[in-house]
Amino acid sequence: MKRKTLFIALLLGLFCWDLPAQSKRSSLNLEHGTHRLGKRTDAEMQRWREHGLGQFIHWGIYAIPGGHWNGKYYGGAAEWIRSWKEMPKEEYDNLYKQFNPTDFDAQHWAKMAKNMGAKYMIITTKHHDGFCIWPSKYTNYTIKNTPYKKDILKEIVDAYQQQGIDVHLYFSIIDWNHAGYRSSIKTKEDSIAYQGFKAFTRNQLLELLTNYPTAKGLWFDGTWDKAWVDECKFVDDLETEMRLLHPGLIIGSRFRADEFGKRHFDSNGDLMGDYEQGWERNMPNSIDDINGNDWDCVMTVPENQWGYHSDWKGYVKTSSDLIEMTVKAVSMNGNFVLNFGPDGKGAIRPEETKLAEEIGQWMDVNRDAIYGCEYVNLKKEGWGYFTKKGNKIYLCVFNRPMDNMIKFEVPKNGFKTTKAYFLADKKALNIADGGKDKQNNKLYQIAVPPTYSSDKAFVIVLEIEENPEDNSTYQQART
Ligand code: H79
Repeated sequence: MKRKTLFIALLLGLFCWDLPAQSKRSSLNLEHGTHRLGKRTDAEMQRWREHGLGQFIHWGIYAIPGGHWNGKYYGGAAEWIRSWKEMPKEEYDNLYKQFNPTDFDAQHWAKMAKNMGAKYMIITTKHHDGFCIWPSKYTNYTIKNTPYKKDILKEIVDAYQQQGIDVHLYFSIIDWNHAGYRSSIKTKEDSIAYQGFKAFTRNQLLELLTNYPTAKGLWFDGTWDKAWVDECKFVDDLETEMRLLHPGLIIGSRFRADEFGKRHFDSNGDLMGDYEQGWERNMPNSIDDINGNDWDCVMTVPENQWGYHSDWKGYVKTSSDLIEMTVKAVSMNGNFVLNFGPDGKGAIRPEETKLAEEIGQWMDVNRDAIYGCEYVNLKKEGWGYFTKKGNKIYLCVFNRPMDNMIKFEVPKNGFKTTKAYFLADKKALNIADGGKDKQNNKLYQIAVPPTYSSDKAFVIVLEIEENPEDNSTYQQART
């Protein structure tokens, strides 16, 4: 027996010997793994890829308690307050009867997002609590049965689109309000109940795509439950159905699992869905973490609050932090999506309003370094990040060196450059040739005038001439 195993191993070894590295990778024949290898190449996806900056909005009835109940402070994420032992479920589930956001003005929200520089937005149509901000015909737990009555989702979709901002729909699979919802199936009764929940979920998703056909994508959440993961065939079929109903639809990697329960990346390690959706309040350190995939990063302003919490504790990010995260994401081919949590009346809190304004002021000047920009294969420098579009490389300086010298290295077969200037005022800058290092990389440095002052990051544009013989690995790998 042992000999036989050894023989097979040797035989396999012989067969694999001459194959290129990639074909050696074991490849399972998955029924519910990814349906596509490599990036999408269509116009809808290209448009998404070029957004750079987006806005997330978490808004639902959790905004009414705003992280407090009966005078007590809830330290968890405000949109999770229903799960807190201090909050009677019954009371939470009746909050919708008070939901009357008289300060809500979709036009105002959309203008604020536009001024911030957001190219797309993601709105919570239904969070884990199950409350729907559209008048779904499959449940009574919707906006229609609140004092407000009107279809909030429609108001948001219309207002944002009017501002030229694409809308994506957040949808939680977890639904604490639906009688058939289960996180795992333990009994026959659970199984029967869950059949009803699956039908309900499918109905709601098809309803959303039918009633809001201009939405560009679905942003799924709460898909980690074992009950959902085990339904890989149902979920896979549902994804196919939604894509047929809505050509061009963009869905991240968080929707479904393969038949081995693997999520985001299937059992062969291949991305499922159109982009990697795992960077929640977290960012990759380098392009190596991205494996050539599209991705988004969704980020909160305070530490872990998505829905409105009246009392933020801990570190609150500044506009400089958030601008840096935006640039960092774009420099690694990702989109940065900043979350806002309007209050129970529909007002966006002053802290968020101020941040949106400050980010917007920076974007007004530096937008060219963000929209449509991509990764540049240059050695990372301590002063900041590179982004690139066409023949322009943007040097985004966050840590101005003490000697005012912005240094960078170009590989020996890399581009040529003779022209540099500030993005803000187009003032020319001198590019000094710093010679070559031992590996023959060309060294350059740009002197920033000591008198130049900027309270936020500033951007230097470098006009380049690509070397047609530059066949660096990144160029080859791009798809
Ligand atoms: O919608 C936002 C979150 O509510 C949702 N995803 C983002 C976009 C999310 N759901 N679950 N999780 C994130 C991860 C689980 C967090 C938890 Fe907790 C830790 C749940 C219970 C402990 C945070 C801390 C929420 C309550 C206490």
